[in-house]
Amino acid sequence: MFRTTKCSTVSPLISLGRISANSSKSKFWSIISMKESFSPRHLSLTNEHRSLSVSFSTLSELGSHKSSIQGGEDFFRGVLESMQSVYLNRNPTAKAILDLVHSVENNSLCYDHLAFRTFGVNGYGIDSMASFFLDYGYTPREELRFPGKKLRALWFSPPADSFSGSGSGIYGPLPRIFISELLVDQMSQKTQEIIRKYTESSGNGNKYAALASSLGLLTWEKPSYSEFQQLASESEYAAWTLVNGHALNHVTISTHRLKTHLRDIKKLNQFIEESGFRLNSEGGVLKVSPDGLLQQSSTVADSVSFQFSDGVTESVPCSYIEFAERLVLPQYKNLPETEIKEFHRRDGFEVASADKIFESTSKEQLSRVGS
Ligand code: OOG
Ligand code: NI
Repeated sequence: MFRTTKCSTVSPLISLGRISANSSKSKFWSIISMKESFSPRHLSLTNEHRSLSVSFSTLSELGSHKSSIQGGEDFFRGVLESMQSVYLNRNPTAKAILDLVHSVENNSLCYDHLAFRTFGVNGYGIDSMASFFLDYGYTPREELRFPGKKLRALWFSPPADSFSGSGSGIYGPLPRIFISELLVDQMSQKTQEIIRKYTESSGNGNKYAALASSLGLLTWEKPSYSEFQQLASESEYAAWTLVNGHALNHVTISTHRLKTHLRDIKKLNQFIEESGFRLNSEGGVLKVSPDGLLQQSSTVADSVSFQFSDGVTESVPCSYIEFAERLVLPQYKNLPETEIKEFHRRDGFEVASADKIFESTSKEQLSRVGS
């Protein structure tokens, strides 16, 4: 499904993974997934052909078969900046919160991840957006499944050395990427027909997902209001994707990399609420992974006015902003504060929390009154 590395800077570990077991992909993938459960700084591997011992300076190097951005970094970051600028122009809450946190933090913050939604049909699924990130050095990591919502997601880690980005936001350490897709085949006939009609009408639009996102355009025609409502009655995610297309769904502020008291996500949540913004309350404001090490919260999405093809203008949910605090892994808990790097912290995502974060664009959250 995904291309493997095409560059000449493959690490010894990955070379072994590709050569052994008849270069089978399964070996490759099992090595990638190993780092979800271990975090060795030194690892030995043996098979019948050879044994290999490799040292890793960072956890992410273990799976990142590309260590640096492939191609033009200015171009890559410029595309992200355009995606962000579409997002900031459409979502006043996200813009106000970023401005607020920037002002408290002396104009410096890091993004934990950026997220996109897609229709898993006709080549419009995860891969359509992922290809841009893969081409610039990202690595596919874990799959998450949401059977209740008929969704699946994949997240991607940035090239290993991108953690050294020295600016703020898009110009800081590169964020993880979280891309989900609607399992269109599992939808009702009526809903499938609408989704297929629009994806098919867009021709080869799936090849230009990143371009569409950075321009803030849909690759398909505008739907009618009744088509939007049909999708909304079955899947709010489907309705959102029909009118927002490849637009950035959210950016996530990495709270533990903030410098002030706001680095504690509970304090940040309090600050956001006291500043007059609503947080998604689904399952409780703070979403905590079972190991306690990944803590997330998000705002309720802004709405934008959308002009449907039949002349109806209605307000539809747009994007939101998320906050994530990743705590230090137990094996590194004695490291001095100043030595703690991103790879010493809990990585990845959490299905149960993500399931509730998806609700940040739901009618129920958007129509909530008071807190
Ligand atoms: C994604 C929701 C999940 C996370 O960080 O777990 C998520 C979405 O709303 O498309 O962002
Ligand atoms: Ni997220």
